[in-house]
Amino acid sequence: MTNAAFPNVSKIKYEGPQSKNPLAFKQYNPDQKIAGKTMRDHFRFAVSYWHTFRGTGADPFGPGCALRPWDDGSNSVVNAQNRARVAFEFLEKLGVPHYCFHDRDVAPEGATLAESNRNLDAVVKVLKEEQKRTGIKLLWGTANLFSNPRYVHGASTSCNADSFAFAAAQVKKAMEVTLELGGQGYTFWGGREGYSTLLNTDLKREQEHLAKFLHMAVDYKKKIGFKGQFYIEPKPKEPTKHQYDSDVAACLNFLREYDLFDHLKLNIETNHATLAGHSMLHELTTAAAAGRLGSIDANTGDELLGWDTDQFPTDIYGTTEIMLVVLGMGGFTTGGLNFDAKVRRESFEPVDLFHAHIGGMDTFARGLKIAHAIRQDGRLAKFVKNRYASWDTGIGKKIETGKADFRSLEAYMLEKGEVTPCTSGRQEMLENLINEFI
Ligand code: XLS
Ligand code: NI
Ligand code: NI
Repeated sequence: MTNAAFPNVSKIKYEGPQSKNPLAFKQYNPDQKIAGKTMRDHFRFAVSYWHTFRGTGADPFGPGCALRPWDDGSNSVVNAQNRARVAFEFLEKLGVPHYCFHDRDVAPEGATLAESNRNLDAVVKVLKEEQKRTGIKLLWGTANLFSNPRYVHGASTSCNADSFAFAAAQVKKAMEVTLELGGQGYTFWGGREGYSTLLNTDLKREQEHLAKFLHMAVDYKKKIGFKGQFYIEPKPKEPTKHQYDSDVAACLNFLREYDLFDHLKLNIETNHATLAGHSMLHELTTAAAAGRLGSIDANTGDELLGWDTDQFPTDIYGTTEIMLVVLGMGGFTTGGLNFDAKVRRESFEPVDLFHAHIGGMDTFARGLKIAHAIRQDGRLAKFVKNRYASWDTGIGKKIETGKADFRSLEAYMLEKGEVTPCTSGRQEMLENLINEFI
């Protein structure tokens, strides 16, 4: 294990709930089995390169103030390579099995596309060495199609066809390096794929371009033999006023309309759900119902701040709900829990990166244990099942199995006269039930 960047932190260990050591796990015990699977395999945690290794703490009111002694502040390839080694020291000490990155997080953008590609190759070489040395894997790769001014009007949905072309070249390369690094997935998040005003926007044409772009990616995936999973990541707004992949339902509809449904799953982020006016539980349940829940960007917003604050998850109720859905669908396959989250600007010391991730991992471990206990107890599932009992026999069964039509239903009701009264929804009782376990 290297020890250059975080000399005062050793490998984070599980010490159990009684431990008072802030640099230890109290709940996350990677080898502990729950429901027949280790915690490590349940969560498939990942660290986001962009926040954890490129975040500076800058906000619209002030520059970055994060202390990152290993970073020389330059845009050089050598600095990027060195940073990559630091990233793996961090990942190793934290004991997280995966990471995720954008092309431009890991390597500096050059003056030309060719130079950018060379820079990326130079850093990917180090990432590959470090993956080999540590056994840490790439959960998914992606391309940054939103920071450079060439994407001011979007990338694949830009009014400028050249922006589409440049984005295609960038994604081509990002897919190639993801394949080279054995990445298990590739994510499309449409940062500026939307509009700021409809007065200047041909919405239909832009959406068709987005679909065309994704089809080209699907074709290229086949061409290079990349077997990883494609994800689309919903977000309603920010930086644009409206993003086309605004929420899970919009994404599912878009994928169906443009014949992409079988090619992409969803990568769902908690703070994006909140921005869309949904709960994370709603977004996950909607995606899982369609068999399209692929991966999760684990973070949380702030109740009092209305933007994508990307904080680390600390709410046990929230992680319990997430793990109920994940367990309900039988767990992740290619996906996992990626901490798309950043430390607060005020938390500027390197050690805060550890505190933040440890907290997130412990919060998920609590959520998993609670969700598993709720499932084992069975009362919640039984309540839901019983609530639909009228569909299991009689007229309900006839409707579900296609043995009824308007005529037969009219005859049924004429004879019966009135609906059998329903029982209460018992919302408060069920909320109390969940709290029994929390
Ligand atoms: C931004 C998104 C982004 C994606 C990857 O809000 O969450 O970080 O996860 O491009
Ligand atoms: Ni995200
Ligand atoms: Ni986000």
